[in-house]
Order: sequence, then C-alpha cells, then structure tokens
Amino acid sequence: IGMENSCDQYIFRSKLPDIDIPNHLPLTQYCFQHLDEFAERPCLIRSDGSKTYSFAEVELYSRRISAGLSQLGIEKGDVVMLLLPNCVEFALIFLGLTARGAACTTCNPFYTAQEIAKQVNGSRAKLIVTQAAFTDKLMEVANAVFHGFKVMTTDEAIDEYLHIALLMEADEDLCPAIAPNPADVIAIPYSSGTTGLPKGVMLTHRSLITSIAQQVDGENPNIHMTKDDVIICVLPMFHIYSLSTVLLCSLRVGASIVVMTKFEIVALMEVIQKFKVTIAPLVPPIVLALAKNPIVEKYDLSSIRMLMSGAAPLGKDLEDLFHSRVTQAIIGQGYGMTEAGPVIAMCLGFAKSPFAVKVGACGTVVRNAEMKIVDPETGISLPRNESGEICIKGEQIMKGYIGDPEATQRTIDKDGFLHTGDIGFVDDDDEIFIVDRVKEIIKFKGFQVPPAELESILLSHPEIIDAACVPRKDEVAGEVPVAFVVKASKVELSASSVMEFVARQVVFYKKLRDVYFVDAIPKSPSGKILRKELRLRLEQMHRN
Ligand code: 4UU
Repeated sequence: IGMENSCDQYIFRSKLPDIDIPNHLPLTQYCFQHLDEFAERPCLIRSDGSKTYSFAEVELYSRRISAGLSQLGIEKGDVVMLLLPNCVEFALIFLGLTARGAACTTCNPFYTAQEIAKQVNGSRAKLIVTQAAFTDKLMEVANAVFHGFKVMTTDEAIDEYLHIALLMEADEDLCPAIAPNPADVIAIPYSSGTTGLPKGVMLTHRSLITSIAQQVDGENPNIHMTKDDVIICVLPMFHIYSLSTVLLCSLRVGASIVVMTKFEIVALMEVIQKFKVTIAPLVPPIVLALAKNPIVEKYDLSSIRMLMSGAAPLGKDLEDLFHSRVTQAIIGQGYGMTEAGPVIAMCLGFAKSPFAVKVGACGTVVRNAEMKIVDPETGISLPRNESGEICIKGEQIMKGYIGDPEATQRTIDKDGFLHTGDIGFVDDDDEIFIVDRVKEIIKFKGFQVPPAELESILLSHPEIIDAACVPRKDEVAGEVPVAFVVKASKVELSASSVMEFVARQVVFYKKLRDVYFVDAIPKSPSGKILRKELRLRLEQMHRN
C-alpha cells in the first residue's frame, strides 16, 4: 500500500485517499466557499488586541481593495510587492490583489535596498506596499530599478506616497469583474531553489488551492483544522509556510488567526495564553526556545493541541524535550519548499483520524500527489529505505520560475516531477526522513541564504579573486553562512573587513559568521564549486 511499481518507477503516495479538489475556482472564491458557516466569527486578530476582523469583514475588504487597486490602475496580471512585516493589512491586500487577478510578490521588509531592488526588477512590481518605517530605503531602491513604481503605506500617511485608505475605503460595488484562469499567477515568492540566485516562483490559483486542499480538505483532512481553532501567525507571512499553511488554510476552514508582528518569547507565551491558541506552526529555533527557556514554565500552554515544525530539520532530542513541556499536544513536522506550492509532506498525526508517527520523521507525502526518490547520479528511482533525492509531482507545484525557463527545466523533469535537492528516504510506514541536502542553500532559522548571492557580492570586492560560501552547523540557527576566500596576492585583507563588506549589503541572517582564507577553491573539471569538500573541511576544522 502506498507504493506502486509502474513504468519501472517506485512511486510513493499518501496513506489518505485522493479527494476532489475544486482547483478550477479562483483562490478567493475557494477560500471563502464556506463563509456562511463562520461569517461573524473572528478571522484576523491583532495580537495586541487593538482590532479584530470577522470573516465577513475580511471578505468585504478583499472586494473593496480589489476595486481600489483597479482605480489605481493595477490590472489583471500586474505585480505588486508586499514589503511588510506580519500585519492584518498584509492578508487583506493579498486577498484584494488575488481578487483583482494581480500577482503579489512577497519580500522581507528588513532586506537592504540592494536586495529589494533585485526583486522589484525581477518581478517588475508596479507598486510597493510597505510601512512608513521602511520607506527611507525606497529612494535607493528607485535608483537601482529599471522601471517606475508607486509606493503605498499601510500605517502613517506620507505626502509623496499613496495610502492604504484609498483601498480600504473604495466602493466594493466597483469591484471589477475579471475572468480568472486557474493557471494565472497570483503569488511570486522568491527562492533560490536548488542552485543560483533567488528567483521568482510562479504560484497559480490552481497550485495554491491544491496545496491548501491537500492539508485541510476531505473527510479525513491531513491537518484537522476547524472553525473552533485559534492559530498563531508568528512566522513571517512573506514566507510561503506562513502564507499558505497559516493564513490560507485558516481562511478555508474558518479558524481564527492571531497575527504577531515579530517573535519574542515572552510575548508569544502571553499571546498563546490570552487567546487560548490551539495550533502553533513554528520553526525549529522557536521550538528550541520553547523547550529550553525557563520562562515558559510560568505560562499556561494547555490550549495547544497541535504543534507543527517546518522549514528546517527538527532534532529528535529537541522534539522529545519539548513534548515533556506540552504533553497534551501532538507534535509533528511539515516539510515544504516554496517551489512545491509549498507542502511536500505533512505529519499524519495531525489528521482527523490520526496515524501513529515516529519522532524525527518529516511527514508523509501529501494526498493527490506522487513522490519518488531518485539516485542523484543516475536519476533511477529507488525503493523504500534507500536514500536519494526527493521529487514531488502534483497540481500544487509551481508553474515555473519567472523569466527563467532554463532554471525551470533543471528543476521540473520531463515527467513533471519537481526535484527538491533534499536527500531522504521513505520508510516502511510511508514516513519520510531527510538525511542530507544536495542543493547549495544555507538555512538560517529556516530563512534562505543563497550562497550564490554572497559569492557574487564577495567577487565584487576588488581584492578578492575567488570565493565559496557553505553552511556551518549551529545549535541555535541550524546553519550559518561562512566563506572560503582567495585574496589577490600581496594584499592585506582581514576576515573582519570581508565580513563587514558583505554585512552592509545583506539582511541580518545572510551575514557571514566566519571567513577562511585559502589558496584555491576546490572545483570540478567543469568549474562547479565542490561544496561538499568545503563542508567536510569545516567539520574537520571544528573537530580539531
Ligand atoms: C528538514 O521551508 C520552506 C517551506 C516549509 C514549509 C511550508 C509549509 C513547511 C511546512 C508547511 O506546512 O520553503 P523554502 O523554499 O524556504 O525551503 C525549502 C527547503 C527544503 O527543500 C528543505 O531543504 O527547506 C528545507 N526544509 C526542511 N528540512 C523544509 N522543511 C523541512 C523539514 N525538515 N521539515
């Protein structure tokens, strides 16, 4: 069960049966399909208690904002950047854009002007929606961007910019009728995928609906989430984990979403206790804080019934330690990737009729999807208990990378399988274990740090001839980026000045934590950096 041997391929499937997924609908219509059952219940709650929007209000605002966007000249197919920390407005504008048929590209507001400009150029965003505090960077962004764009603030009104009131107060009766196609792109999060620089990942109505349905639809949903649940939204909405599994899944089932602007352990404890949070989707560094920080003992966390970890590996010891603090909760992992729409595998312990699961597993492949494990050298699919590259196929995966058909072709094979760059195996109970990674990406607390981006910055330094960045294991962050650098002969160059040079140009989690000067970067005959060799060198250095 769960595996067929067809066309000489080992294919793994969920233990849950496939379901009918209404992915012919536009996303907003799908999300609000069961609105009548919970219209007046709280949908979006500010964690400071200052404001709560009901589902009916959120639906109304999505139409108003769609009308307002249309009056501002945002057409179907246009791209708008959300440069926002977690806030209720993020969700409202996302829905308004979707209803307008426009696409939203989500960007970390703490990015430097340089990082923001690259994404504005790549996505051709016409409008940037942000908060007043982030506007000072936008002059520099404008200088580096090849096209014109407008700016809108969601908090303070600033004279030279548009203000969100234009959208919130628009006339919903003027909401334009659009003819949405399931294959229209509505979200463009950025990811470096298995190699190279960050790229725009094109997600459509169909892909997002499929992924949400794989989690929360059906008689026995993989994640048993209902209108009685209260879910904590502390992970950043600009990352696909929070956007899909927290925001969109909750909208679909009618769960209340408590929106926190940033993670801080005491504030999180207070919010969980005050709002009686039942579902907590988190990342390993937050699980670590919950498991180890003594302050946690002072709070009543008994409302939590489901605790999900994802975006980076969760150690077995940590999971056990944490379980001893919240014994009533089911703890499990979700495994996702931006390009996969995003969920690849989900813990079946979260199902309405749950299955027993093992500590350390990162779930079972989602329903309505096929998984194969291939030998990274030969591409041949492997049976159970053998490790290889994890590949996933289904209507949830991305349409491709924006403007980069070559990278798309490298990532999605001719049979329609997305190659994740993760190495793992499927065990006898259909549970997936990730054991390694063949892709370049470094993950700092679940955030992507693309080595190629750091390497190109390093190579722009006049005294650096060659460079390679790799992850170094770290107890708190999971991994941190470090660099091997070849300097021009006879120059005086200190590690700290190199670190400083990079730090000025990148967001905090991409900063180099160490620089090692070497004579040469090990490369394959075709010129590819031998990253594995550098990772091994690092491990040896730290053993000594
Ligand atoms: C070990 O991290 C994500 C998405 C995570 C996600 C989404 C919805 C988790 C649960 C959920 O419900 O996306 P990216 O694109 O930032 O990074 C993808 C990579 C994976 O290829 C893998 O290397 O992040 C790593 N990763 C994990 N590694 C993601 N989840 C896990 C995990 N264990 N559980």
